[in-house]
Amino acid sequence: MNTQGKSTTNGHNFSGDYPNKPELQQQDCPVTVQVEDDRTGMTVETLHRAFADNLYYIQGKNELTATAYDYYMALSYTVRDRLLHRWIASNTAYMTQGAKQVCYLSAEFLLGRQLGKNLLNLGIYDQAKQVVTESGLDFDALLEVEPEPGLGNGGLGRLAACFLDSLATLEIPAMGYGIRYEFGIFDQDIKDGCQVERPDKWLRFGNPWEIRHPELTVEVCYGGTTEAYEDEDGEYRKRWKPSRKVLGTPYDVPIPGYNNNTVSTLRLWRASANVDFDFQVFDSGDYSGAVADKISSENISKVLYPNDNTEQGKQLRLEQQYFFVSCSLKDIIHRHLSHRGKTLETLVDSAAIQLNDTHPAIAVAELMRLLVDEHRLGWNQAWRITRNCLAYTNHTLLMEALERWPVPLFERLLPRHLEIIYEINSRFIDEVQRFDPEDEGRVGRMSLIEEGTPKYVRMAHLACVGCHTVNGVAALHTELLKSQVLHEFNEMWPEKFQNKTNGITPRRWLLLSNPELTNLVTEKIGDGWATDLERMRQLEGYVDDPEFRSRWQAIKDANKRQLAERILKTNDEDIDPTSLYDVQVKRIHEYKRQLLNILHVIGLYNRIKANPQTNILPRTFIFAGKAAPGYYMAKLVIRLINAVGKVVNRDRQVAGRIKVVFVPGYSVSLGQQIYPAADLSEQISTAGKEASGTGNMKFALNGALTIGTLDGANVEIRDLVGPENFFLFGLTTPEVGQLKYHGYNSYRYYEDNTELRQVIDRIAGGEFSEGDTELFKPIVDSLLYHDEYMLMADYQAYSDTQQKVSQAYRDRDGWIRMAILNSVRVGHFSSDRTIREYCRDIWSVKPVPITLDSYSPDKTRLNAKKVMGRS
Ligand code: 26Q
Repeated sequence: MNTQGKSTTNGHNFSGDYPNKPELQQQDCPVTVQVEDDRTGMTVETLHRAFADNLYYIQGKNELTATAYDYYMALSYTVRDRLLHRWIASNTAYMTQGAKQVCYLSAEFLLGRQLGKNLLNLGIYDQAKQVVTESGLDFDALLEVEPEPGLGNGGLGRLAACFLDSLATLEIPAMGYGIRYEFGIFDQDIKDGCQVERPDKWLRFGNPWEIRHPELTVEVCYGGTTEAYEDEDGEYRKRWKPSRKVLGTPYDVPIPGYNNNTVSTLRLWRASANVDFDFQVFDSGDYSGAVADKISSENISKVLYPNDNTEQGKQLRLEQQYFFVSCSLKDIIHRHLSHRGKTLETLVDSAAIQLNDTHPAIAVAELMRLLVDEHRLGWNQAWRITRNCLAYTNHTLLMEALERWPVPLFERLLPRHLEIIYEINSRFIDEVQRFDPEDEGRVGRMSLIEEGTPKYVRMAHLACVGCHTVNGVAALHTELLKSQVLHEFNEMWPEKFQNKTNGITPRRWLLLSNPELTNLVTEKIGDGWATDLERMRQLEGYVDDPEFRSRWQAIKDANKRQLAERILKTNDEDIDPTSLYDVQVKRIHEYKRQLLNILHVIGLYNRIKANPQTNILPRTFIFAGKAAPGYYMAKLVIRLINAVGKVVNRDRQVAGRIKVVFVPGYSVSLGQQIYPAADLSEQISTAGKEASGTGNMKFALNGALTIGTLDGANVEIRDLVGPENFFLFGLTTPEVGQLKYHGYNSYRYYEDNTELRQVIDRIAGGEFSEGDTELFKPIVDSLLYHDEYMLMADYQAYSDTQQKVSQAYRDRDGWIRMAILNSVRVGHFSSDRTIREYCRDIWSVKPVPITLDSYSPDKTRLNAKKVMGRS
């Protein structure tokens, strides 16, 4: 039996010549030899054979004609074969055992490149590297051929991907459900300091990691009207007469666990036209109308909306949400009912359905519709099933980011769902009135419908009412959710609310991205820590060991040199690998305060200009991140960062002591290069605004120290690494509230603080805009007159704390000590821990280990009759 995924010999006998394999032709085999199967074997020898075979028979190339892309495809297919074996075994086990599955519904999955991760999780990374290298190729370059599937905006999408990795690693039956966007998040270029967006055609060359399943296509309806009717049993029912039908076809992506045989499925839906339906209009002669409908159907899965934490009530976005939710729920129900004897009453035994934010919250109404209208269940029974199956994760406290849909739009697109929402609301309002008959305003505040012109459907309220559990993503965030954004729901149903602090997968964010540090850890504490990250604490004993510290330092230095090489290529800027790398990489958003960071840079620049001899610690300020294309202020901040870089980097008085670089095209892959090279992690959002953050965890795990506010998961990171190993500054959440309440006047800080005034004056005076005093005026005005995120209030504390950072960095031994302690104490933030908590407290699911003996493909012929329990 093979449980470690290391090597499989399943006894195919090859004797005699193997055509077109010169190395084998030479051998004269007098006896029968056992050879590993080319599609499952894990030894270097077999991988060599499979790599060459796939190059030949899949790409149709040999080493004289192959391109880098051909080699990438050949290796990917070699890996895919080895996944399929385990994938089939996993699916078979889940089907035959009727295991309860986690169904993670998310509009985004930010997977990152697949090939390296799949090799790692299969346990053949080193073998594959050897094969590729022995073939005369550059392994790292080959991995970089893969276009990154950018099917997400940022934290929320990446969290979904980390969760899939942990679910598979923990052997939890799970399925991710989402959209197969043809265009992911845009590619970012920087031209003349400005962000320029280019479409991301990631599927241009095909995708070896997906398998299309046309036979599982489902139909999704939109528009039209509803009508009442009496069914055969004399029951009053509603019927939906849609005006548009679209098809959803699943594309399945394998998600292997680390070091086990589990392969779970990410099922992404692609929209296409229902030609039969569209061309009915032929009869009415509207040919071009029918073609237009076809195009508009295909638009549904065309492009990811590049907004993060901003509201945008676009019709197509609602169409997308309903599209993937409807496809996924139909799929879940179909799989449940295909088990003999199972009825919808027991749906909760098959599926724990998690809503990743409100993007799939329409699931509440759609599941009700499927149960009541299509499967003819009574309302109360349907409501019980719906609530038992669904749970909701909230990812934001920003009021402007809470999703609301205009009722007229909703009614046009999903008339039956609006009726169902009204019905849910009317029962809910009764409950609210019974709960608190005194407070007359309460119903209006809690209602699923916001009154006004137009009215709005409040998706967070819908999710809150239709789910058995609501969770926040960090301790502080959950407390604020309970005490502010959803406090009246918490009063009514306190047992519904839970915290599940986010996590990150150490497989991608340490083993893959920082192999040298990984080796050092394994050398000291042995294997097994990658799935039990708290064990990194065993390294605490080494912090005072000079040999260990110098090896740690050497690894960090090497990572910094590598990043410097990359930045030389992408930015044509020479950065000093011995300088402190001060890094802020994340979406560009006002609440994340990249602007505060660049104000500090200007503050340092002023100090140098005032006294060129000043003793200043050499620092490289590294920024990366995308701005939503329609977010004017975020794009202006990018311009300012680049403009400051242009002036500072060339100033001879600065003499290279400080540099500012904005690395274009932030992505998972770029993150993998940046985190291991960072010294300082900037987590400086206004307290109470960042739900959790996960970049903060990636930095700490790779031995960067944090300068940060008491916001999101920073609070818990600081508790774990120790306050003495964390650079805290800034207002706390209650202080932010107090200051707002008593009337915040940011202009006062400009008047009272000379350092800050000189910083702002330098921007306002056109110093970074070739004398143009208009360009950055919106930034200056926002700081002085409507400083929503209180940068002015936090500036001095930030600048002072940065001074302490510089002091601390000068003590190299002390700094490394702190860095090591950060890294080894953040094991708690493994997404394995997060997923265990979800399984225990929300999903009630248990692991189903997968063994390979009974379903390995070593059969000589099929026997379809022996398949059991299928309808
Ligand atoms: C909504 C409507 C229309 C178009 C787009 C959107 C949209 C898309 C993406 C709204 C929000 C998002 C993404 C939000 C997000 O990434 N939130 C982050 O989630 C992380 C994981 O929990 C947290 O760590 C971050 O704090 C939070 O900002």
